[in-house]
Amino acid sequence: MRKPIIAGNWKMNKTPEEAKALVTELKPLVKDANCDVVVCVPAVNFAAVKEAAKGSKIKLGAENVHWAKSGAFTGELSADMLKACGVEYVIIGHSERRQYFGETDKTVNQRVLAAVEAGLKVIMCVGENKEEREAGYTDALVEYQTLIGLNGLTKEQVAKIIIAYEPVWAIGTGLTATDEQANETIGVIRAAVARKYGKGTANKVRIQYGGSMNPKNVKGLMAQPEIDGGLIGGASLKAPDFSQVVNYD
Ligand code: 3PY
Repeated sequence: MRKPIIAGNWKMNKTPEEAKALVTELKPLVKDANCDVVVCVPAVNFAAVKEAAKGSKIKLGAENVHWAKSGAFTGELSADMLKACGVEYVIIGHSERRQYFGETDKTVNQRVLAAVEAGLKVIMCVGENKEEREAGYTDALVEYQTLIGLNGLTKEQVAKIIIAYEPVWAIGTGLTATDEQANETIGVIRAAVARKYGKGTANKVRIQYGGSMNPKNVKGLMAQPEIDGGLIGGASLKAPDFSQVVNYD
């Protein structure tokens, strides 16, 4: 059995003071959660979230990581820096990074390798845009993104990766993939992992759905056999909403 994981992706939202208030409000609401609970936050909020989350189930995540250990990469953060701040999880390859910041499958892979080597838990995002879905390329594209992203990891390392399937057309649009669409494409991702790394490994990989998951649609999505959790955008910015997603069961 794979343990479900619900992770918030705060994106570019919240000051440290607001972060502290949100996590303080969230803490008692998720104390009985049956899933792993993570909040991936802007780096300016690491200290506030870590402090506010003390003694709770809430784990700290980052929204990106650089592949180099250190050096002339203005504005970037290394895996060791994240670790030193108490970060346990990191999102890599979110579609907004691919769309606005030149992220490619190759750089996703570099970041994944560096993060795994440093001992961070990776949430690697894949997903198609509207045109790609309409043209019938969804399966080929998510398979490709997944296998390139994981390239160079051992089976044991792959088993610990979390993949977030986020159809780009469902991000920030209020549109959601139907439960069946999400389940089917996540099944395609798992099958690709199985072909390369074996069924045993693929069955351990947790694959989340992301893209406008919220208190209303979480139950239906989580009832699907392939879906092991969610990466939550807008609904992670308010404690009552996020806690309802976390407590979906
Ligand atoms: C969304 O739900 O909008 C997301 O992008 C989650 O990562």
